[in-house]
Amino acid sequence: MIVATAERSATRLQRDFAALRKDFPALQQLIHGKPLAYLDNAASSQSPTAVHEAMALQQRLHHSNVHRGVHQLSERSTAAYEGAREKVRRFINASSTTEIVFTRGTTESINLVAASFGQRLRAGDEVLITWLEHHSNIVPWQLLCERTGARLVVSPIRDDGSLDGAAFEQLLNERTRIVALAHVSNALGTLNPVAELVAKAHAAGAVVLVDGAQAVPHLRVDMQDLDCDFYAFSGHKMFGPTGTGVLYGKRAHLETMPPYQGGGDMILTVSFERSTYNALPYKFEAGTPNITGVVGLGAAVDYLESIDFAAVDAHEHALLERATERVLAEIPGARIVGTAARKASVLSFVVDGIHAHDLGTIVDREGVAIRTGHHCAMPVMERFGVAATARASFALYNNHDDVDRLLAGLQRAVEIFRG
Ligand code: 7TS
Repeated sequence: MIVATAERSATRLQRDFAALRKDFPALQQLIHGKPLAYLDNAASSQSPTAVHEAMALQQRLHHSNVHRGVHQLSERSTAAYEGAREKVRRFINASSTTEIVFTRGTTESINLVAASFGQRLRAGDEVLITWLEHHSNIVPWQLLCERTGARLVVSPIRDDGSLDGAAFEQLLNERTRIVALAHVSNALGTLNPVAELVAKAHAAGAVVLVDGAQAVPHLRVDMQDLDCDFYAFSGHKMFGPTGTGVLYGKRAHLETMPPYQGGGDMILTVSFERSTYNALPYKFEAGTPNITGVVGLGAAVDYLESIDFAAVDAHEHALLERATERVLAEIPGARIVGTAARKASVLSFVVDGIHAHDLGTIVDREGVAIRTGHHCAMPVMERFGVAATARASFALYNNHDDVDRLLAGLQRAVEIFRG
């Protein structure tokens, strides 16, 4: 049983994961004449009909700008947009909607913090990141360090892809101003013990940004439990639309941070001498936002709220374990990259003598979608001595049949390359 509470939707109580798959129209199609096995969820997930319908309704009937008009449509749009903010707040257990800033995605959320909070950094300060970050949690800090003279410090990972906790602790010091780390690694699947790492960073006097892009679709994240200062995630990886994302920030930080972009909606008063800025979170939302997208994100949150995350976790783990065991057992020369004890959703691997792109192309002909390449995590690839991996990443709608299909596709690749 995957539904959390009876009152949310009594009719859904009878559903199991197989039925849930029907909520996702993209999964019903044939690719190269074969049913789609979509295993590229870490790059972007498919969205359910409820999200499409909410967005279509917003666009068809309610569309107008937000926070402006006194007319009906603007009031409706504002209510839908701000309603989504409250849904997100509840979903991640933030204490106030003033702490929920809508952005274009994880990348923009991180850039916002680097550009705004980062202005207080000085030469000699340090930004501590980890070896398993996505480029979007590396490059903004690199740019910040170039601007300010601060130093980028990288916390190492072990051979299994887990963070070396002792080294992390040693690297923290009184110069560490910001710690930025992934909750779940997109390239390896490693799940970091975030609450523990946040406590250590706080003890050293640093603020912590958590890149939650790969965590939010799989785990229940709770801002009170994690106690991080900032948390960034993307709508399109959690069954919502592209062009939407969230920056959670503790109010005390957001209050003292300068605006990220200037424009409409983020100001209170403007004169040529000086402008004053709007209250939180609007100070960080310059210009007309992605209203329809945010409404879709709200619908995605509603969808996730109707699902028991413990069941999702167990289901996805079963798929990950089965896929891991079968790749190792049945594909000669296969090696898993990222074998940490605590992982979520991601199976990265290489096969001797077959380039990852060839694996991806051949399994695609069998209707199986995986990602191949460096996964925007080049330092991770370098750490493991590979240029690229093939990556299957699971979501709540995947099933054992998808794993079987992946294996059949990989066997086909082995046949083609090894005869
Ligand atoms: N952080 C992590 C951990 C990610 O996995 C990604 C995207 C991002 C940040 C950037 O998110 P965006 O929505 O702002 O682009 N990761 C991937 C991936 O693994 N394959 O394609 C995109």
